[in-house]
Amino acid sequence: MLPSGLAALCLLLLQTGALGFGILPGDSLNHLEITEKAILNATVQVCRKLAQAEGARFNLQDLTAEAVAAACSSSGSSKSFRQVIKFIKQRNRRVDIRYALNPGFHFDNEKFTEGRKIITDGISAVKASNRRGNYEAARQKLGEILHPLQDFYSHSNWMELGNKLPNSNLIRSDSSIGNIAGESRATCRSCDGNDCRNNILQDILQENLLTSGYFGIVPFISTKPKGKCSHGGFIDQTSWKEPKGGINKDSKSSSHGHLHTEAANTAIAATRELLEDIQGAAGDRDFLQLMGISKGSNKALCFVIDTTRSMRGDIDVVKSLTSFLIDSKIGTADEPSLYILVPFRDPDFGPLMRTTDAKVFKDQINTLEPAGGGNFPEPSLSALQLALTGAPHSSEIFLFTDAPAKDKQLKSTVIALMERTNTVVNFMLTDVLGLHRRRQRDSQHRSRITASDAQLYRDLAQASGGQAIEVTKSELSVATSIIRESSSSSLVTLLQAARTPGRPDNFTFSVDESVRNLIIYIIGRSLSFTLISPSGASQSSLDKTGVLGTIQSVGNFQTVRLDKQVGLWEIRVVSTEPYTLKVTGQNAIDFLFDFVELSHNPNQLFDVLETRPRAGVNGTLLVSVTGSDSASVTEVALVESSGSGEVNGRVESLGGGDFLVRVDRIPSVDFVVLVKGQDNNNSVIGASPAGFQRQSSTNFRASNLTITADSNNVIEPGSSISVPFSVMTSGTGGNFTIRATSDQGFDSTSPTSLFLETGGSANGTVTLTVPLNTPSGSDVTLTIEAEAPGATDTNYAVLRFSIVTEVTDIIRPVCQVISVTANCSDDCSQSTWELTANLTDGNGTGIERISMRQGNGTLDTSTTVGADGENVILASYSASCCSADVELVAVDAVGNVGSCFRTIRATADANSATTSSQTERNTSAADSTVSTASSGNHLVLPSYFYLTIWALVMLGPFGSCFAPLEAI
Ligand SMILES: *[C@@H]1O[C@H](CO)[C@@H](O)[C@H](O)[C@H]1NC(C)=O
Ligand SMILES: *[C@@H]1O[C@H](CO)[C@@H](O)[C@H](O)[C@H]1NC(C)=O
Ligand SMILES: *[C@@H]1O[C@H](CO)[C@@H](O)[C@H](O)[C@H]1NC(C)=O
Ligand SMILES: [Ca+2]
Repeated sequence: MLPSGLAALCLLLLQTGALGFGILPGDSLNHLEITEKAILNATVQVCRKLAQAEGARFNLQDLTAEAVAAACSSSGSSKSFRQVIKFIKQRNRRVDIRYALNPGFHFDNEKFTEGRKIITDGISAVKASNRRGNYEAARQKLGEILHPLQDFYSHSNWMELGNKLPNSNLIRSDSSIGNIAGESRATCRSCDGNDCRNNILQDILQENLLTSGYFGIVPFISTKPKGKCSHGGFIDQTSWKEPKGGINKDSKSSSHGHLHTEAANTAIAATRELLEDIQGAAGDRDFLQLMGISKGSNKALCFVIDTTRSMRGDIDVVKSLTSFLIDSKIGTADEPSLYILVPFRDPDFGPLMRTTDAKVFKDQINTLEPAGGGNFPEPSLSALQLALTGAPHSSEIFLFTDAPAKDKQLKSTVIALMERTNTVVNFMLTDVLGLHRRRQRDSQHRSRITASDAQLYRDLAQASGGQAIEVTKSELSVATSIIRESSSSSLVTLLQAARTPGRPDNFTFSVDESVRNLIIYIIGRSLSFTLISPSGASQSSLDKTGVLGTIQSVGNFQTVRLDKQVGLWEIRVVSTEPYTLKVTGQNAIDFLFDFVELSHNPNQLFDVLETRPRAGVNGTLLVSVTGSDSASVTEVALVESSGSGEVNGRVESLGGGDFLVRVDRIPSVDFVVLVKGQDNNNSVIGASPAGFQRQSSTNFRASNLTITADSNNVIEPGSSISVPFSVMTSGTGGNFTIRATSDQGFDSTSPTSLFLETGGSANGTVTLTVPLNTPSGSDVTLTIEAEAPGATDTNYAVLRFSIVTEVTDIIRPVCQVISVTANCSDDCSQSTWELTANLTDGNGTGIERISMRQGNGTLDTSTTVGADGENVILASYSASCCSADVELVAVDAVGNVGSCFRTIRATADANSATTSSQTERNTSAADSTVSTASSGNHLVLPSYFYLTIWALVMLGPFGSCFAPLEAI
């Protein structure tokens, strides 16, 4: 573990914004706000255009995730949109932790070439991942590259050069970023205080040369080349050396704080421009999917199916269910947005098939041909692992099998992935031994799942908040009602509990005004229950059509469809066998949450934990309400899944629907997160706010182990990557088992165990090898687990890598307008105009798609061969004179986007055809008006703090704040 003072230093770096736009909210704009604004804006533009194309109204109420999702006619997506924005922001923020002192990631030290390469390589990776629908990998990379892109505007002299627009060449590798001041060229003069506004040398500005501030944190040692500008601020040691002072615009109180707002706004525009480029390559619908926005329920219908011969009947049930679901839900709000299928039959599993096209999915399901197999265990957990990493977060998966798992060793890996992705897994088990002895004789297959085999599936279902439904093959079609319901939009969990071993118990759950379609699911044998409504009426489980609802039972599974009553319900369960209980309803209001690590200081600086939190000690959660801009959280508790214990948190609002929750102790047993709140948006004036109560589906677990792993997240096919990791224990020592598993079954090597002293730590390395024939844009998820002696405790790190072939075609397709014919009369609707253009990718990878980014006329294309034998696409566009603008976009096979814009508006430049691929941004010298406003207050810290830092830095070299932050 690194000295805690080092962590303090890192926090100081972050707080002072030394590494880029600040992190803390305030009157300055930080990376998170810049990112969110740009994402919302870019998404609005796409949705507005799609609405126009469909002739629909576009009605944007506000620039929030909820309002934008609603304006995109995808209210059901507001939770996933919110989640995606949070994730991209978190990856952006993490650059300040992982790459704190890597100048390329911040455009410090005149590392322009390095910075641009990080961005353009990242863009290629994002585009490659998008093409294969691997959006999680794409978002991870996207967040990471937005950081340097944004820092360019704060750390370089781009703003001082008088630019008002982004430097578009930062997102392209086929053009020059601009002239960079030579290595030995002086760029700044000494300054202090207010005088620092004009410390960049006049000749640098006049010659329009790019420079950026040098940055170093080691007192007396950090240096910079002679005459160079510094980043500036207290922590930057180079700014105390000649030429003194700095040039960063990270906040209003920075050295060049007077340009902060302009720099931040340009960073927003630059972020939007990068997103537009990604959108150009992906297409509109895929771009929205990347953002977590889709039509219909925004749910994936996800099946993992055993296809051995004995499964024939089960597969027939799946086929007719799929047809029914697709036919009955298409065009409705409950239409699945994505379809995923993972077949398995020993020894194979996969591949994962993923499509947004219902017809394609139906065909895939219909061609499933049960064969082979025999009475052997199947690789069901390997298949499940693939589904967990391939499905969007918060999905619901259905696994069908009649065989035990042959890959039981994956149990903890599967649980880790369930926790990381909040995925609910339901098992549809037929032929469980001992369940239906009478029928066994009639069956031609021997029952193959023993009680202990079934227990594995039950444990996994329970961990994820799903059900392990055990029925006979003939009962399966009845049990699949659960699948019909699960694909409904806006499904929320009101209560979830388990009793293992079983014992009689009473449970309550609260139903609010807004919740519809209440259903109780109960799994367990020899079980009876009584329901008591808020008005005191009761119904026993024997009463199938009683006063409170309708009860259906099949196998070990009972479903109660409740007639709605607002208020507190009670359910009294009597059983001595293990059972689980879950109550769901439909409503837009739900929540997202993460465990976070908080710094020791009063400012709310945190990093999202992607492992299990520490058991038995205090902890912090970041909870966000989704589905309403007016809802707030009032209570948050961690509730033991199998008992009645609960830990209440202290809730503090951070604004924007985010809440910080502190708990004194994270339970050492499985728990769920319970959130209570109220929606203050009441259409009836004077009515009191409606309360709501929700629970996480997934069960969580804390650990006494800490595992950290980190590495570059892009790999080339045919290469290996080393992933260093470390394991720490706050408990007793011994030999800890290490497991490293890739979801794609790629080869990996790792130590199989590590010895840890009590309270100690140890390091290891996993090497993962990607086969040469892996297609670019694939991804692989590596789960590294550490298990304490006796398997009493486990923790994990889950890393996702993009597999990307190096892109050699870096040239954008060229679009050249050849002719424009516009005979527009005064009444624009009575006349039309035409444009023809040539589009070509030269001898590159070739144009794959041509579309319109603006304009709603008709576009025809034909292909000819150009002078050098290259393919040339001739595009003819014609539109009503009322639609004056057109922008054609051409995308090549690796996602380079070229475009051309033309307008027939009567403006001064109407006749100057501009092709944006040729537009040179204005980079003229800065206007150097001096204003007299104060440059703001600098952060002043007591000198002992300064000395502490100095002492710490002397302890040894380090290049990243990652470890210390994880170690706090
Ligand atoms: C998006 O940004 C553009 C350019 O700054 C601006 O004109 C537009 O109003 C923004 N859109 C929204 C919805 O904020
Ligand atoms: C459940 O409630 C009933 C009625 O109040 C009570 O008799 C019973 O003891 C309770 N059971 C448990 C386990 O608390
Ligand atoms: C957690 O406990 C530590 C040590 O007791 C304390 O310093 C810290 O402030 C606590 N954190 C929270 C969030 O309560
Ligand atoms: Ca090309």
